[in-house]
Amino acid sequence: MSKAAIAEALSEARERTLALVEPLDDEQLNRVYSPILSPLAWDLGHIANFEELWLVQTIGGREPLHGELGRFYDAIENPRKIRGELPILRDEELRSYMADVRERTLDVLEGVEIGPDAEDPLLRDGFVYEMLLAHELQHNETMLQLLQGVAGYEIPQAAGHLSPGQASGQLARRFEYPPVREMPRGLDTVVIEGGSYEIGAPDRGFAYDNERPCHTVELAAFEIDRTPTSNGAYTEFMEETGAEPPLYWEREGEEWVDTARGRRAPIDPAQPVIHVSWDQADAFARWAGKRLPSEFEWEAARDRLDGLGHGWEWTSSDFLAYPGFAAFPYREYSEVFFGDTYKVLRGGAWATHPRVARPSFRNWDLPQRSQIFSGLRCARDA
Ligand code: AVJ
Ligand code: FE
Repeated sequence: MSKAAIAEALSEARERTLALVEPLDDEQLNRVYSPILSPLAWDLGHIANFEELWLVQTIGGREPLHGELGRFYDAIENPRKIRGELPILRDEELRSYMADVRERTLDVLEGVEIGPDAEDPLLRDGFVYEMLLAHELQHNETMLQLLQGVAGYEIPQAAGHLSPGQASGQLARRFEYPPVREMPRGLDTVVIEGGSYEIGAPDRGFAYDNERPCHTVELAAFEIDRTPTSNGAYTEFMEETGAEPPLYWEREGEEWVDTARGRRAPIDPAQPVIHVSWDQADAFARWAGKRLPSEFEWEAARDRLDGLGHGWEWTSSDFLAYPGFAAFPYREYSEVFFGDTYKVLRGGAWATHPRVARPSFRNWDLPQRSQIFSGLRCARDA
């Protein structure tokens, strides 16, 4: 990306961020809607503070605008449930801070060398700028998670035509689908041959540290569903087993309705199910006589899969480091989350910006969480 393209992409991301909160007043930005999500004012300040930390302080060598303020925007130091009580910036001060940081960012950008031969790995091929773009857009998705709980909220058109169902085409293109795909009719699963598969992101280009290094894994033959699990199939599972409904589903007579954003929209049985936890997804797969795919199986099969981009897809895998992992540029993005606490999701959701999604991208969340736009597809040994 050229400097002009970086500046343009940064401003597009910011327009999207501001468009998302445009319908809300300051009270709504400051309100704590859920203990598992930040108030929107925290996300906004954190987006700007992260930008100041990397693009102004680290790259530009400048002093922060508000002294020690940054510690209240540190995601590790400040768990989500206490973020509403922190002395963070609010209202007009918050908006000025976002704009002031951005002005300095563009000023610093003018003077840096971002080519492939840049000495600083943060600047090489514009890495740190891509990271900042991804970060802001990922926080847009977290903000959308919270906005599902705001009655009457409607996603503004200016936020990039985000709505369930609309973003999936865009996202599918990021997965490099072959232009014409021949999918045998009547087959609802694809068989993936056993063998060696390349997993992870290549050395060049932007990716997070947890996607590297690229390495080979041996997979036994398996079969994976061509499409994600539908609302209809999930409803059958609930009715047969008494399993919990997805988040935001409520019963209305014989039917289920989606109450996100205060609506009462009928559930379309043909659409992929979202807002299920890993525990629900795993239980569904077992009930169907199948299992969740591992994240490696998912990655090996991804260019054969339909229906990507409606919801993230839970995998059976714990969020672990790849062999030879090296934290870059900071431990707190990935390394502190490695272990058996978090489960990996792959793909992307309607709320995911195409710049964030890529075949090697690994998302993660706790297995009991369903505020994330998460669904599943099933697999089994071949
Ligand atoms: C990749 C979505 C799990 O929210 O913890 C945002 C993304 N990291 N700021 C998270 C992230 C730092 C991350 N997830
Ligand atoms: Fe963050």
